Amino acid sequence: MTLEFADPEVHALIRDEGKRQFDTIRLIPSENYASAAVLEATGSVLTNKYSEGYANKRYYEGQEFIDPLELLTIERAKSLFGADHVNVQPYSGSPANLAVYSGLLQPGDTLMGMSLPHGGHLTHGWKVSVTGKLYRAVQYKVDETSHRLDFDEIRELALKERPKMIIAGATAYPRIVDFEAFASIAKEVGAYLHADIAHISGLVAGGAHPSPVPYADTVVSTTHKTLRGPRGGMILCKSEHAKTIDRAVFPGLQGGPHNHTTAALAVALKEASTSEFKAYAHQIVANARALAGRLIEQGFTLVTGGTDNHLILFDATSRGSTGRRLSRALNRAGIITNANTVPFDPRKPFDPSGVRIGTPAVTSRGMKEPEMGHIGNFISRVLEHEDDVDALDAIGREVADFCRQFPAPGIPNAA
Ligand code: DSN
Repeated sequence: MTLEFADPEVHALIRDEGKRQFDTIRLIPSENYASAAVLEATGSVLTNKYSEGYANKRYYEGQEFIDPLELLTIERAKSLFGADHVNVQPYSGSPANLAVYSGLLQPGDTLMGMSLPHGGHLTHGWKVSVTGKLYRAVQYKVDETSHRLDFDEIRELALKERPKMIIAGATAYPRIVDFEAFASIAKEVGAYLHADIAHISGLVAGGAHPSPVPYADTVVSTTHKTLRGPRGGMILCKSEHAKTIDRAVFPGLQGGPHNHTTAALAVALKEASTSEFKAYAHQIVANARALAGRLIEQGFTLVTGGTDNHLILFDATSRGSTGRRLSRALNRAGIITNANTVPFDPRKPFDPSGVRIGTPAVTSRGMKEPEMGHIGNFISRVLEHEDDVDALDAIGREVADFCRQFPAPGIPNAA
C-alpha cells in the first residue's frame, strides 16, 4: 500500500513540505535539494538491513550486496576528494566529529576550535556540547575589526595552550579557510589538524574552495549541504589513522550503519564527480557574490564585507531590525533564512543581530546572478514592511510565482 493510503496524515505533511520547498526561496546555507535519484536510494529496502562491522568483517550474515555497496561508496569518496582512507558510516557530522576526537584524543586533552558565536560549530568544543565537557576546549575567535581568521592570533593561542588537536572549519564564516596556514600552526605545536568541511564539501569537490585533504590528518563532512546527498556524515583521513578512525566509529560510537544513506551517498558522489557539478559549485560562489553585492547596495552591513564561498552573514541591526525579527518576516514572505549571531554580537543568541543566508539551494534550481538581484530586492522589501503582515503575504505570493519558474530537483509535481 502506498503512503498516501497507508498513512494519509503523514503523506499530507510530506506533500505540504515538498510544496513549501518548491514555493519558497530557500537560503539556509546548510540546506539543499537532493536529486530524485538520491531520494530514491534513501527510501529503499536497504533500510531493512543491519551490517555492524566493515566489508568482509560483518557481525551479521546476508551482506552480499551491502559489502560491495559500501566499498563502492568508499572508492567514490576517495577518488573525488583524493583521500587515503574514507569511513562512510557516521550518522551525521556531529557523531563524525566525536568519532575523530574519541579516536585520536583522551578525555581531558586540549582541543582547539573556532568559537560558536564567531562561526564555529557546537561540536568544535563549545561549552554546552559534550565536546566542550569531555575535552579541555580552547576557542579561537575572528579578528575584532576584519571579522576574518587571524593566523597570528591563532598561532599565539596554540603556542600558549598547546592543543593536541586543532579544528579548522566553520558553519558561519563567509571566507576561504586557509587549511595550509592551519597545518603549519598544527605542525609547529605538535597537534593533529582536523578539518570540518560540512558546509563546503560540495565546493571542495567541485574545485570552488581549496581542499584540506593534503594538509589535515582527518576531515569530516556531512553529506547533504553543498554536496547535495542524503543526511549523513563521513570521515576522510590519512592512512596512518585509518584503523583508529574505523574503530572509533564502530564499535566505539555507533552500531549498524544506515545502508540506505550509504547508497544515497554513493549516488551523490557520482553526481558530484561530473562537470555539471563543477559548474554548479562555481555558480554557488558566483551567486553568493552577486547576492552579497546587491545587499551591500541596499545598505546592509555584511560580516567581512562580502563572501568567497556559499554563505553570507549580514547584520540586520545595520538597517534597524534584528536577526530574529527579520528572519521571521522573511519566512512569512516565503524567504527562508536563519537568525545568527555576528562576531562580537552584543545581542543574545536567541535574538541575535545577524541573518545567515546562502546560495546552494537556489543554485540547484538553476538560478543565476540576475535572480540573485531579485532575491536581494525581495529581502530589502521585506525589511521595509517587517510589521505589515498583508504586505509580507503579498510579497510571499510574488516569491511563489518567482520560484515556480525554476524546477526543484527531487520535487517533480509540486507546481
Ligand atoms: N546545522 C548546521 C548548519 O546549519 O550550519 C550545522 O550542523
